[in-house]
Amino acid sequence: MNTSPRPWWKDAVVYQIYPRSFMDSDGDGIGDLPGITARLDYLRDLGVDVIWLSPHFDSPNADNGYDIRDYRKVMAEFGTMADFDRLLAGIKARGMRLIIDLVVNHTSDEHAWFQESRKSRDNPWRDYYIWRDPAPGGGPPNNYTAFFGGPAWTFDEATGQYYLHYFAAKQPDLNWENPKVRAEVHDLMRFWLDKGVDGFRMDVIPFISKRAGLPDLVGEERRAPQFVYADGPRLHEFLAEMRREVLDHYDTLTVGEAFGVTPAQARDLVDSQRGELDMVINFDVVRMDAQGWRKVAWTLPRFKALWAELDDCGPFGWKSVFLSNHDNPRSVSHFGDDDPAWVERSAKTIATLILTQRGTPFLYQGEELGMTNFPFERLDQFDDLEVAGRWRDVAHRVSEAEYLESVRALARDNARTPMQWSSGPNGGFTTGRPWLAVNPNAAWLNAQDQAARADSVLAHCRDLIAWRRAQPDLLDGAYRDVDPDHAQIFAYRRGEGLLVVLNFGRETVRWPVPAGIAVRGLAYAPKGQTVVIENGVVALEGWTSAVLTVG
Ligand code: ISL
Repeated sequence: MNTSPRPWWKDAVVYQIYPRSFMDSDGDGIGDLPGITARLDYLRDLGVDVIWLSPHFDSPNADNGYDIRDYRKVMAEFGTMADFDRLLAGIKARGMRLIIDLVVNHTSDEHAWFQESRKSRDNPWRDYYIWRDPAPGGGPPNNYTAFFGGPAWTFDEATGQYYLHYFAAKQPDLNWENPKVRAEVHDLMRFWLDKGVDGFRMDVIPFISKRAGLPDLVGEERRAPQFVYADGPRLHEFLAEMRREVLDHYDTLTVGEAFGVTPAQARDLVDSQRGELDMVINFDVVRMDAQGWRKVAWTLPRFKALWAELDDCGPFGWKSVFLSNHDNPRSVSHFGDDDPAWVERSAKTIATLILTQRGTPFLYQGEELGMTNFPFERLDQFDDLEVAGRWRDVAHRVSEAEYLESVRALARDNARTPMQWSSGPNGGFTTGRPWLAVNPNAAWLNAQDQAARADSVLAHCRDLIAWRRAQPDLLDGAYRDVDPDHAQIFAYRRGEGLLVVLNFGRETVRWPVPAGIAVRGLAYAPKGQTVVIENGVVALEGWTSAVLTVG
């Protein structure tokens, strides 16, 4: 448990890298570790403090690295362990830190443990995974469903039993009830911590404890099984053991991916008095317009209410602040306006939100540029097994056009198209054929262009990351929404001295400052926009933002 007066990660800005799509150094069309190393000065200049690296481990890539075959080996497409060591050294030399992705709810079915486990019912590794006999009448042991389509059970002929997998059949769930499994995980964590990594983002970590007896899902549980999968009886015990056995012996940041966790449950997970996780990645905001695969409408008042709910992370808790990652659409397309005439302004407004909310900001690669969703037109353009798997589940009752309309907006591949470094071939990402098509708007939406402009999204992120460091009200000040019902303005106090005002629309809004708040002046605004403050009214042009000093 971090006992220092103020852990370093509370003041940090985290930048997530999805290595497959960040930078390709050898022309095979797939991003790699040397490519990241070559771009570290870009990240240092942006001012981020911590890099979260999505899985870099050996994997058959059924789920793009979230199916690990060897936890102590670098994926061949990404390079070698020497490349990892060079990347880590480069990160440290620039005063930054690295957290890596701990994917231990499941492994790849090609992991040696599973290869042994499936050999026989009495194999020493059998209980590393979750095997059950068929149901009495035949078929899967219960009605659990997998997030990538179909049942969460696959029958293994060799031993006549089913094995559990919350995700793909190539991602069998580990049996955390087995102390040998927990000891293996502790060992692999020490392996990377001893190399110098600074912590872990923990993939679907709430799923590691399964409900006793694995009872069927009932009623509403079937629509959103993640809330059952994340509600096992021994989760807190396993996390406390991990902290006691491993994490307390290092100065780390731990971020739990809290898919299926309610805000109330999250407060327990991040309560520093309990010594489990430092913060969680919560899905209430980013999935507010998703009912499974289906996209539904959202409103700004509801968006604001969810931010307020998540802000309550308890007296000893802390939170992450994010609006996109490799599993969610691009934030400017999702919650902003990606029309070419508005995309930069809108992305700057969203960046202001992420960088002025209470908690540790997480920027996803390309979000600092305002990268947008990809213009998908056909299902066969998607790489993601989640898109294909969910289509198999619904194709008998949903038209392809209806399904495509939703996945165009929400699919994970929107965030996985290659980084847009320049207007050159393949956006400067690779000299080869990119594994996933580059967004055509790289021709004008790219880092090279934005690095040359003081009014770019990149410049705004860099400037605001630097400015917020000296703003105690932003680093730790209380959060209070001051106009929760306004349909277009998002305005909130931070601490005693700052008021953030965001215009979430194209129309200029003359926003009357609520009574009792005395605006003293403009503290920060993105370059290239005007903010007019007069007679207690703040006039914000479309998709602009401002941080005001208040007394
Ligand atoms: O909501 C989801 C399930 O349909 C996905 O966005 C995602 O699977 C979920 O948020 C859990 O994500 C994590 O675990 C998955 C992996 O595919 C994701 O990339 C990872 O972030 C399985 O490891």
